[in-house]
Amino acid sequence: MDHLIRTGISLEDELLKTFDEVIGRKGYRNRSEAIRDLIRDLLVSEEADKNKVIVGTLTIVYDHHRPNLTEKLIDAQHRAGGRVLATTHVHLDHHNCLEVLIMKGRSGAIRAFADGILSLRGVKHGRLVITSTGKDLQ
Ligand code: NI
Repeated sequence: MDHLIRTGISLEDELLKTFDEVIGRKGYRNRSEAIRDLIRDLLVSEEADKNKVIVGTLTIVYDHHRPNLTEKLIDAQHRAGGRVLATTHVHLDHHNCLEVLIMKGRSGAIRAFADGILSLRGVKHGRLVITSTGKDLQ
C-alpha cells in the first residue's frame, strides 16, 4: 500500500450527518474509505475526459430475433480494432440475450463504439461503465 497521509476537511454538520448515513447504508466502515472511493471515481472521470486509455464494460440486453441484429453486433466488434477483449453472452429467455463486452482503449473511441452499439435497433437497454487502475494503462 502507498504511504498514507492524514488530512482534514471542513464540512457543514448537516452535510456530514447525511454523508455518514449514506456511507453507512452502503457498508463503508469509515469515512476515509468512502472519501478515497469518491476521489478515485473523480480521477477515473478525469482520465476518461482526457481521452486516456481506460477499461470499459458495456452491458446490453437485446432481442436476438430482430433481423440482422446479431450480425451487426458481431460486425461492429470485428471492426473495433482489437478494443474488444472479451464478451460474455447469456440467453436470458426465448427472445432476450444479455451480453457484456469488456474493452480497452482510448475513452473517446470506447464511448463512440458503445454509442454505436446502444443505438442499434433491437438493443433494448445498456450501459457503459468506464474504469481505470488510476495508473497509466498504456
Ligand atoms: Ni442469446
